[in-house]
Amino acid sequence: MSSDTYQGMRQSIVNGAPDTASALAQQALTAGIAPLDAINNGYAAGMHDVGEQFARGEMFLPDMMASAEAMKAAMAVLEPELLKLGTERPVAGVVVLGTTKGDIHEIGKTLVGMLLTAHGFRVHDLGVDVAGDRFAAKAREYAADIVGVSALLTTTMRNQRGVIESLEKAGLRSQVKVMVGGAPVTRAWAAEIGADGYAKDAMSAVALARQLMQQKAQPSVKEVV
Ligand code: B12
Repeated sequence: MSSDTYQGMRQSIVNGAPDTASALAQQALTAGIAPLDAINNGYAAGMHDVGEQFARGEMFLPDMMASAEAMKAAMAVLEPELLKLGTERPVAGVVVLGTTKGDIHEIGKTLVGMLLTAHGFRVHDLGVDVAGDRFAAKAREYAADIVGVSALLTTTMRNQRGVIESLEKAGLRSQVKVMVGGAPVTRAWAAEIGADGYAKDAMSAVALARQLMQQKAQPSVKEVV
């Protein structure tokens, strides 16, 4: 697909134009473009631009909300194609996923959930603004192998530590691996709060989840954070 099309996708996010975003996603599928390429080269790049413009004071909250709507419109078109990959496979592991308390950013977390599903994981997405105790209760209810916690704000990152504490309090920490992510999150932060892993994007989250499942199967393997 031409770089013009990716540029159009990117611009549809910056412009906050859901109709254009979804039309271009449809065109991409018709042209046989991998949904993940459309996301990475087009839409997510647009979100990155939006974040930069917001930080420079060139965009305001309503613009950022419109961009989020455009991103969701594109993802709605691409999701069924992405998920097709995940059918007819044995379950790779059970993941409870959510965005931490006080934080309503959902796009990255949803994308992680979609890719994990596409790669055979059974994902229970708890949504946004999820308290630590709820993560723990749902991890127990679904017998989760992995709990994934997203945070997009420097102020809500610390609640990732709270999720780990809730799992400890519930007596689940030894049975459940914890992975963390989100734009401000780093490998160093993951290590500091005692998470089992960090991934910078959705595809790396799949690789990490597979690695964590191996560690669960072979607890003697040294853990890599
Ligand atoms: C869209 C957006 C919004 C939308 C969210 C809509 C929605 N439904 O999700 C709205 C408009 C609601 C919003 C609100 C706010 N936002 Co905002 N937002 C963004 C923006 C532009 C894009 C986020 C996004 O969707 N990115 C695209 C996805 C694909 O990327 P991602 O989220 O990073 O996810 C990837 C990885 O991080 C990773 N990942 C994510 N989660 C997880 C989880 C796990 C387990 C793993 C392994 C990996 C992983 O994989 C994902 C896929 O590749 C960012 C800028 C940015 N560059 O991040 C600002 C940004 C995060 N927002 C910011 C701010 C300040 C706010 C507000 C406080 C603004 C305000 N004044 O009210 C509010 C806070 C609301 C709240 N309480 O949560 C700041 C945060 C600054 C900071 N350091 O804390 C940013 C960085 C903008 C900026 N440059 O200033 N926002």
